[in-house]
Amino acid sequence: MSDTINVSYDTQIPNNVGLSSDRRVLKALEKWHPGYLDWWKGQGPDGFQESLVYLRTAVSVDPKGWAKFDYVRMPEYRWGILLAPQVEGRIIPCGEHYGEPAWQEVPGEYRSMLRRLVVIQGDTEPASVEQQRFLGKTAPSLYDMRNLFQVNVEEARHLWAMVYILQKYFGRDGREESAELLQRRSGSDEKPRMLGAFNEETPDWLSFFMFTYFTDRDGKMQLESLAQSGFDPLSRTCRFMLTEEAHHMFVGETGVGRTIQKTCERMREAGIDDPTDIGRVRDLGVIDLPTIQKKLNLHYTLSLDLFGSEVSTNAANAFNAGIKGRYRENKIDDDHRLRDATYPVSEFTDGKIVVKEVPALTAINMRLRDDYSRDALGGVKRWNAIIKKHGFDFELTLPHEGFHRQIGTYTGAPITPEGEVITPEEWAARRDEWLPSKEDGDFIASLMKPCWEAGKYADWIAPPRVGIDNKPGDFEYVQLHMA
Ligand code: BYC
Ligand code: FE
Ligand code: FE
Repeated sequence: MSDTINVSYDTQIPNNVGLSSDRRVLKALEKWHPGYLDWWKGQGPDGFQESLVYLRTAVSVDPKGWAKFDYVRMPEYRWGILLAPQVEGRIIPCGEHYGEPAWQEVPGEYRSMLRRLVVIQGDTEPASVEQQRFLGKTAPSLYDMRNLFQVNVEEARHLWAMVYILQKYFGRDGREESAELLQRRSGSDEKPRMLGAFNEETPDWLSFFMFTYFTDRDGKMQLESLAQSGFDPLSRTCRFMLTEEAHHMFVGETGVGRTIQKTCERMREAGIDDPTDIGRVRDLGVIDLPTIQKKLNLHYTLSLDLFGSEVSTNAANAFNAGIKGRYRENKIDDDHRLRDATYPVSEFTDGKIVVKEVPALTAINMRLRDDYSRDALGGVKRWNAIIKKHGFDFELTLPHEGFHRQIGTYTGAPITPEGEVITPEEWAARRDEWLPSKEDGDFIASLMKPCWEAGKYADWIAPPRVGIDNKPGDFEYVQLHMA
C-alpha cells in the first residue's frame, strides 16, 4: 500500500499528507491545536469529556478498512488529516478550464472564491457540534449517546480538514480564518455561524435525528460538489469526508425510523386506529406521527435554505471557474461548460408560482437542491413502509419547496406544505398546524429522560436492529464518568 493510504501517527496529528516533513504547516497546525482543544472542551459534548466512548477512528483511507473501533476519552480522540488518494491524471471537471489538469496549488484568480467556500464549509462543522452539545444528557440509550458523540468527533475532524486546507494553501489569511472558525458560535448574536440552519437549536433527540437525516445530507451534497472541484486537495479531502458522512445520515434515518416504529407498536397495543388522535397517542408516552411530520417540515425546509438562491451568480462563477461542480459532475454526459443549456426553476412573483427555463449555469444551486430532494425521498419512503407495515393509513411527505423558506425566491412566501398560496394572515394563523409549536416542543421535551443502562432504551424509541461494530444488544457503548 502506498503511504497516502496508510495514516502516519508519528506526529501529534495523524495524517496522510506528510505533515512531519512539512514544517511550516505542522507548526501552524500545532499552534492552532490548543485553541481547538479549548473549543472542544468548552463547546463539545457537555458533561462527558471524561467518559470512555466506543468510537471509530480513521486509520487509513482505504475504502475497505479505514476505521478501527475502541474506547476513547473524547478530548484524546485522534483528529487527523486524511485525504483520499490522488487520482492519476485527474482533470478540472467543469467550467472554462474543463479538461485541463486539476490544480495542485490555488489558482490565483480564484483564491478568494475558493477561500470563501472552504470557510463556509468549515464553519458548519463546529457549528453542528455546538448545536448538539447538551443532547448527551437526555440520551435515550448508551447506543444513541455513542452515535451522537461519533457524529460530533467526526464533524470536529471535518473542521480539521478545512483548517488544513486553509493553513496549507492560504498563508496568513488562512491562519486568520482558522482562528475565526473557533470564535464564531452557533446562535450567537455578536458572532453567529455563517449559515442559517446552523444557528438554530437542536433541542431534542427527534430534532437531532431529523438534523442528521436532512442537514447532514446537505453536507453530503455540498461535499459531493466540492469533491468535483478542480482544486485537487479540496476534492481529495471532501472525498474522504464523504466516507464518514454516510454514518451520520444512517443515525438520522434509523433514529427517525425507530421513533416511528415505537409509536406504531404502542398505538397497535393500545388499539388506536387513528394516528391523528394526538391526545391518546401522547398519553402512551410516544411521539405522534403528525408531530413527526412537523419536525420533518422544519428540518427539511431549513436544509433547503442551505442550497442558497435558486438562481445564483455566485454558483455560476464557482462552476465556471471549475471550483465547485455539480453532483457527480464526472458522470454527467454533457459539455460540462453549460454554454447553451437551460434548467427549469420555479419563481414566486405577484403571488404566483411560475416555472421558468433559465440558463443552467445560473441554476447550479437549484439543480443540486433537486438532487438533494430526490436523495432525501428514499428514507421518507422507508419510514412510510414502517407505518404501513403496522397497518396505519398515514403518510409522511416532503413539503412543497415554497413552504417556510427564508432564502431564495420563496423567502417569506405564504405557501402551505401542499404548495397552495394563501394570505400571510392565514399562514400565520395556521403555522402551528405545520411546524412544531411550543406545546409540541414541551411534549417532546417531557419524554427526553436519560436511559443509560446498557441495553435499555427510553420508552419513546425502539432499539436498533443491529449494534455498532456488530456488538451485542447489551454492549456498554459509553462507560460513563460524569464530571
Ligand atoms: N444562510 O448566491 P446565493 C455540512 C448567502 S452542510 C445564510 O444565493 P450561493 C454539515 C450567501 O452566503 C454543507 N446565508 O448563494 C451538515 C451569499 O452571501 P454573500 C456546508 C446564506 O453563494 C451537518 C448570499 O446569501 N457547505 O457540511 O450560491 C453537520 C447570496 O448567496 C444562505 C457548504 O455550504 C443560508 N442558508 O450558495 C455538519 C458548501 N444561503 O457572500 C456539517 C460551501 C446563501 O453575498 N458553500 N446565503 O455575503 C456554498 O457552496 C455556498 O456558499 C452556498 C450558498 C451553497 C451555501
Ligand atoms: Fe461534516
Ligand atoms: Fe455530518
